[in-house]
Amino acid sequence: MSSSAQIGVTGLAVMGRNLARNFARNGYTVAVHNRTSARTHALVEEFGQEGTFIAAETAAEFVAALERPRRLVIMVKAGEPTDAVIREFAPLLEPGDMIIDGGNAHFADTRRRERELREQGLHFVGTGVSGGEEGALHGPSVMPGGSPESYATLGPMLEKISAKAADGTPCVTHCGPDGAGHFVKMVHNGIEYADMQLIAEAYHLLREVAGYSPARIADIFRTWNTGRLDSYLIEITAEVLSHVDAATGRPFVDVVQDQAEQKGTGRWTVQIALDLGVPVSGIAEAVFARSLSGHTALREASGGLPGPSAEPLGEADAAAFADKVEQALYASKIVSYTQGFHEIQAGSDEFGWNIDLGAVAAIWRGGCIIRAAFLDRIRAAYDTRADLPSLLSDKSFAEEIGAAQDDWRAVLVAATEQGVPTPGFSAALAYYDALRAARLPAALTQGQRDFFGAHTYRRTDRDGSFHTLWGGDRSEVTA
Ligand code: NBP
Repeated sequence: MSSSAQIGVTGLAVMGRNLARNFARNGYTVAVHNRTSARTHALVEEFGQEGTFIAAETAAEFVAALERPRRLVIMVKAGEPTDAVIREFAPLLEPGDMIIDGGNAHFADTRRRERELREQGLHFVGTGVSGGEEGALHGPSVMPGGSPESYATLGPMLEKISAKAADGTPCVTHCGPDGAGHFVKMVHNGIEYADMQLIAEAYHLLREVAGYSPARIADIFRTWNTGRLDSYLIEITAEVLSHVDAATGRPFVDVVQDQAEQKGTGRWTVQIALDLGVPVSGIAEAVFARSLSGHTALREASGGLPGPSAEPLGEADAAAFADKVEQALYASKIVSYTQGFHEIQAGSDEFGWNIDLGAVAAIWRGGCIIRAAFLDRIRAAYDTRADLPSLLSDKSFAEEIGAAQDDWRAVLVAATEQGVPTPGFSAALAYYDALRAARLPAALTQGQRDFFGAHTYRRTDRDGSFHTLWGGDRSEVTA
């Protein structure tokens, strides 16, 4: 077998197969391999005419088919299967070769793998790939980590197969060394959770408070999609809401069980945020909302609890309310991105990745699930000031959220009065109000901690740590 493949893909389920086809369609010779070789043959039989594939039965054949330095993409189930594949292939590779993991790995695993393989002279490139199976085929948003040397040879190939933003820029950037790419992908997924939750709450409010039908709400989302909320998720929301179930003739959304699933990455985003001390309350509420929806027994046991008795709004009030919901949704969305970018900055500081937040916003503009016109604005905010402390410190976002706040508050008043749960909208507003507050009740919390645990406190008027002798004469001592 000649070593003529510029890239190889092992793991040919939906993602790997489509990624291999994407490389081949872009003119690369692609070696393909799968643990169960039936998948390899099926790919070549079905799609062989799309480009040049080299089907490999064994790991040795696969490695032999790759030109040097070898670029070997792993697209298998994250976790132990990825380690198993690395154990199988690493001994067959030579210094300078690259293993690219395009699965949804935890960034800590990626850091470990990168360290271990670096000792053998191999480059390990943990790479976030977003956009699902369609993105893998037609152009995903790609978030590679790993060494700058690996990006020098791999980057141009990724740029070719990636999605392109409206201005033609490839949706790929070298996020930073070792686990930076998988970290960025993790937070991307966390933001995706938050975006979906906020959209769901907007729908719920339009249904319960405004009294609109799913079809009418679909039209509202279509209108919103022509404005500042223009995004893939708003677009598909309109499609899902206007879909009618063929079997019953009822709105599709009314025949689907109201229990959402959650995979690892949303949960990881919150777990890591807790470790880093970053308040990502909007993302956390989105994960918890899905979790709560799945607690069937708990929900059944609580279904009879009292709530307000409320009537939907009249026609004129409902239309005005819908406009307010758009404001609340947009303001809450600004907050979730603020929180997500804060987490990326904190991860970058903690692990020394030097991630360019503007470049991250730019590569999410195409290919991925959270692609949105809004991301151009985020990129512009970081281009104007790379060390922006928070998106809310950007003048234009601050002005927009300021203009939205009255309606945002009014929506939450209506939600509370009518008993419609809005954990995402509410957490976002609480975050906004906490950040802008001159004083927070944390001073009282510090007092309590000093009272029961002698944890000490700092004063507003003097440097140093202090403790009050609560059990004695309540005099203050320097700690
Ligand atoms: P799956 O996550 O369902 O994994 C199936 C693949 O893993 C098959 O090729 C299977 O080989 C292989 N595999 C397993 Br399982 N255990 C293995 C082992 N011990 N050794 C070798 N191969 C093994 O595939 P997917 O949905 O295409 O996703 C691939 C990766 O991309 C995952 O990490 C996923 O999280 C990530 N991702 C998925 C999406 C999406 O929308 N699906 C989006 C973005 C990222 P077999 O054929 O022999 O069983």
